[in-house]
Amino acid sequence: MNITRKQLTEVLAEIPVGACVLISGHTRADGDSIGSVLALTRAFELRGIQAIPLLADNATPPAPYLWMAGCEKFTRPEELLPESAQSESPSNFAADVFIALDTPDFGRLNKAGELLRQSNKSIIIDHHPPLKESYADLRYTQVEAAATGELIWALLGEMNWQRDEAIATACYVSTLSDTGSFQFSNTSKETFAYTSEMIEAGAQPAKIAQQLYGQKPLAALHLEGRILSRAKLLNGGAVVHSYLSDADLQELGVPVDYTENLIDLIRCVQDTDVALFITQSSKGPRLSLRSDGKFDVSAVAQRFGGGGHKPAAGITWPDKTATKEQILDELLPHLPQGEEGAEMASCQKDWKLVSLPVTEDDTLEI
Ligand SMILES: [Mn+2]
Repeated sequence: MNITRKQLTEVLAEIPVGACVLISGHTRADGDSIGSVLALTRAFELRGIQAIPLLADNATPPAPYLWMAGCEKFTRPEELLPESAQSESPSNFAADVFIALDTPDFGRLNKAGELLRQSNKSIIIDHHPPLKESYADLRYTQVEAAATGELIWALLGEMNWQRDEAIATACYVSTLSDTGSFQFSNTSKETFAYTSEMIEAGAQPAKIAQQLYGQKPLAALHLEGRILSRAKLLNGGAVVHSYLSDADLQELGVPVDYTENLIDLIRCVQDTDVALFITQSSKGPRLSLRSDGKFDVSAVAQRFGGGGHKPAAGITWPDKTATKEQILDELLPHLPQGEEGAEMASCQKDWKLVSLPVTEDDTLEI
């Protein structure tokens, strides 16, 4: 059942001290998934309510987020599920409330979905366009929110719940991550108003940016170099494309922790409408799509069983054995087409730019 914002605040306010609350994000946790879960977990803790932050996968949080307060409390679903040998809980772990954040899709809860099914009440709080079927008892969606963390920050304020430095930092991480450092089309004046409040409450922008984006192993840069060198224009210059495979990670020794948002490396190519990134892993191909917001990549993603927002979407490719070439053959007809010859023209433009003489004045400006 879809609920209003007012109904959501009433439901959250009624959760009593002593209740067991599970809070989960989605599989392949990103900044918004981690930030929004940690923020809401902390908000419950400050009210004296036991809340457990869950990862959807049986994994550890990616390394760039491990510095965040409360990250050590992240629990893997297998620690609570009955078949686990490590579990000390009764065979059916039934939380009073399960809150799923940042995903409209039950499949993206991965292993945590089992715990949602066993819970007494389930709630979705999200900013993705909702799917037709809701997987929880109650669902609140606000698609205008730049990040689920931004939405949580606003909600806590409206409910007069305490918002401390840890919550402010977690919500800032969410917002920074989902807006591509305030560059994407979801960045609004509300985004800056809320992040301003977060900074007021103790979030430190430079420190957070340094932790998230300024602490990579050298091998991660070599991987980025490989991705950049593979970038290609397709569909008459309207689509920029690159890829990576498990073999690249192994060969260069890059942990999977440093593979978030690699598509951002190529989306800056001039005169392109869509960026397409393909990751070939042992689990099958995964695609990321980005646009400047004019072309709806989520509609294309949905055709192939994926989803997302208008400017940012993803697909786990249905045929796990498909090659990159087969995927491109199927997908490209659904993406924007540029003019004949634009790929060549773009290369020539690049060449002209490179050949501009550097004057002394230019050097001084740098
Ligand atoms: Mn999000």
